[in-house]
Parts: sequence; structure tokens; C-alpha cells
Amino acid sequence: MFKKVLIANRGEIALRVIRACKELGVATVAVHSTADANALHVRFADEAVCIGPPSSKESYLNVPAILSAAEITRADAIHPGYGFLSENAEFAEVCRNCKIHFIGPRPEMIRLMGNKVRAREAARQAGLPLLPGSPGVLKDPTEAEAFAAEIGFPVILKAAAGGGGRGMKIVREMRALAQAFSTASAEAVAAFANGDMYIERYVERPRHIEIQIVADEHGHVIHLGERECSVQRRHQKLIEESPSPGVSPELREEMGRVSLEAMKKIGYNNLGTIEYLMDETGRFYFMEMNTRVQVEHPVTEMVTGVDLVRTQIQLAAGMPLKLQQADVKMSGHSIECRVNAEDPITFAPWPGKITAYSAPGGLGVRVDSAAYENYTVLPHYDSLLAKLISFGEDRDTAIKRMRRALAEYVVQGIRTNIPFHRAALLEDAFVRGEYDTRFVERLHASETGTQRLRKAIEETP
Ligand code: MV4
Repeated sequence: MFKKVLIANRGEIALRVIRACKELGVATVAVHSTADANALHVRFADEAVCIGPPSSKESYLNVPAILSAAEITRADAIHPGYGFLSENAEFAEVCRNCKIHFIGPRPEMIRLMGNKVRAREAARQAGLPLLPGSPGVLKDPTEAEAFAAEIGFPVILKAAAGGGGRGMKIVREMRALAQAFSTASAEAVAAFANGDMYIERYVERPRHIEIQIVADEHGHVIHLGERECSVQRRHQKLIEESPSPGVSPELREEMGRVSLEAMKKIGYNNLGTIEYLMDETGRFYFMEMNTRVQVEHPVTEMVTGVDLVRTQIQLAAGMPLKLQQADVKMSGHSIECRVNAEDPITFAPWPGKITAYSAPGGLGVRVDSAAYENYTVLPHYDSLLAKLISFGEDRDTAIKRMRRALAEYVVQGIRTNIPFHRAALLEDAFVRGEYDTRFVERLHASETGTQRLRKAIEETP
């Protein structure tokens, strides 16, 4: 096992990694920006190193500063968390060259999955189902038109270097395609310095369902079932749950089996998440793969009992995965609400000082957060304040516990989206489990949805 892990991150995920290290008997090093000097991850780590000014670019994305901190403190591994450097293949490679273990997959895997065209081709070769689309990069607008004629409309143009919803364009008719291609490609050049595009048939009201993969360094791969992530706004997930109310035991078995067989063929290692789109008929299609620990990993932990972050560290240290697929038992139900420091109606970020704070607790409630009373939510970083996670023997219990926990949560001095969550958990579509990626849009467009939101704002302490 590693002797000392440096955590190249902040906030709740840095705390989550520190907790796993403590339980493993591994020493920890926090790195932080000047603005984060009073952050909990700095206080709870064994050592802390300041790596730069508040801006992410100069601190949590500052590779030389982070590697220097690892060298000075003699850390033998780096955990990147999510975001920041977690899916940067060059960083993982530099770690390897410096003889520091990167806690994640090999750089080659990160690079492969980072290019959506190459990832799609790898997924196809490994037997994963794809939507009809172009096998590689589109040469020009004319080639886009030829594929669209084959696939049929609507289609979606996606940037090879995009992902997570960036660099996409939906096209509904042939006469709009060439212009859309040129615009999208130019935007991709500006955003990612890579204008490569591909085309797929567009699914109108998909569910976003993802499979958790766990793979050791010795070719043993298992899956830990799925997470339902369809409650999103502008590609920011707001509510996740496991299991998905839209996945039957038979479908779960199939999605899990094809996913893990594909990962064996690809030679994947460490944690990974395969994202699928599911259409109204229950068919599923490979969308992209994430090579990091995900924000929503706790719902999988709650229903499988597997400590994903501890496992991730053990796998990176080369330990064989003891768990067999047959040993994985999903039981109960877990829901996660992302509590953000933002306006509950407009979703505008709302940094500032938390003047009163009291987190919920009790049976079946977990709070992963780095917030505390008098903590100041900084404008420099993302607005995630806490992950509120409920667990129960069934979905109904998990929903009721989440409603109760949301009502208990006190955050004063800033605005949070707690009222949004309170309204969402009362929606008929959510309660019935019959929702898709348009859920948030529909809540805002409906009279009862906006009424519930207003009432929840009044009732939130
Ligand atoms: C799609 C799609 C429909 N059809 N691809 C958005 C995130 C990125 N991973 C891909 N995304 C989508 N790809 C086809 N062929 C719809 C989306 C999409 C979406 C997917 C998951 C969750 C929320 C979403 C919101 C809008 C669009």
C-alpha cells in the first residue's frame, strides 16, 4: 500500500479521499490555494501545502506546483478526485515519469476515452451497442449530409474533443445541416483546439443511465450496477439514484454483462463509468466513458456496500480485486441531491458566507460536504456545497428520508437549491420513477412545479 497520498483537489471529494486514506492507515497531504487556507480538507489532512493563488488555473490545475508539493512531502501517490486534473492524460503521464502513482486508469485509457470518436470506435469493437452514426471523423459538410441521409433526422453533431454536453448541435432537417456542421466545428476549434466532429441519430427524450466499473491491474473486472442521472440542467446533474427505476433486473444484468466484457477486451483498469442513453423502448446505447471517480459514487456505495474510494486506492496500489461479480449484491435504494450554492429558480451561483449551518442526520441519511458554519463559499470554484444522500430498504423509503432530510437542512447567509430539490421530490413523475432528461425543464414549465418551488422557498429555513 502507499505510504502517503497527495490529494490534488478540494471540497467534499478531497475530504472523501482523506477519510478513505485514514481508514487505510495512509498518510495524507492536502494542497490548497491561498483562498482555501481555512478549508476542511486542509485541516483534516496530515500535511498541507499552498500551491498558488485562488484561480484554479494557478492552483488546482498547476501541474508543476502540485508535483513539487508531492516531491517535497515525499508522497508516493496522487489522488486527483473529479474535475481539475482527474481526466488529464498528460498529467497522469507526468506522474508516471516522476515515479508517483496516479490513482486512476493508465494514461492511455484516459486519452482513449477523452477522444469521443476513438472511444466510440473502441466501444463498438468491444461489442457495446451504438446509435447509428459515422464510424469516424466527418471530413466535411457533404459527408455529414451523406450520413444524415442514411441515418434519418433528427441527428446530433458532436465534437470529438467535447463530452459532458459541450460541443453538440441537434439538427432536424437536411437544409440546416451543412451550416450547423461548419458552426459546430468552428466552435470546437475555439473551445478545444480540435474541430473534429461526428454524427449520430438523435434520441429525443433519453434517460441517462451509467454503469459503475471496477477493474484491477490483473484483468479482473466487475460492475456495481447502474446509476440513474436523468435529473440534470444544462448538463449539470442535480439528482442521481441507484438502482434506476427504469431498469429491470434483466436489463441490469445485460447492461452490466456487456459493459464488463467490453472493459475486459479494452484492458481497462481502475474505476470507470460507462454512460448510456436509453430510449423510450428500453434500448441502451454507449454515449461516453468517464475515467474518474464520479460525484455521484455514494449512491452506488450505499446499495452495494463497496467503498469505492478505498477500492480505487487499493487497485492503484496493484492489489487484486477480491470481490467476484457473484458476490455483488445490490440491496435497498439510494438517492443523492446535489446541494449547490445557487439561486433555486435561476440557478445563478450564489457564493458568500454561511451564517448559520445545521446538516441533517439520522438513519439512512449521509452528508458528504466540506461546509461548516461561518464558511465562505468561494466564487472561484464550482458551487457544490454538499451531497445529501438518502438510503432505505426501498425507493419509497429513500424518497421519504430525502424529503425529511431536506426539510432539516439549515443553510443561511447564501441561497441554495434545497427548495428545488424539495419541489422535485414532490413531482409525480419523480415519485413514479417515470422521468427523463427533460424533467427539470418540465418542472419549470408546469404550474404545479413552479408553485411547489415558491412554497419550498418560503418553507426553507
Ligand atoms: C445525445 C442525446 C441524444 N441523442 N446523443 C449530453 C451529454 C453528452 N454526454 C451527450 N449528451 C446527449 N447526447 C444522441 N445521439 C442527448 C444528450 C443529452 C443529454 C444526455 C444525458 C443527460 C442529459 C442530456 C441533456 C441533453 C442532451
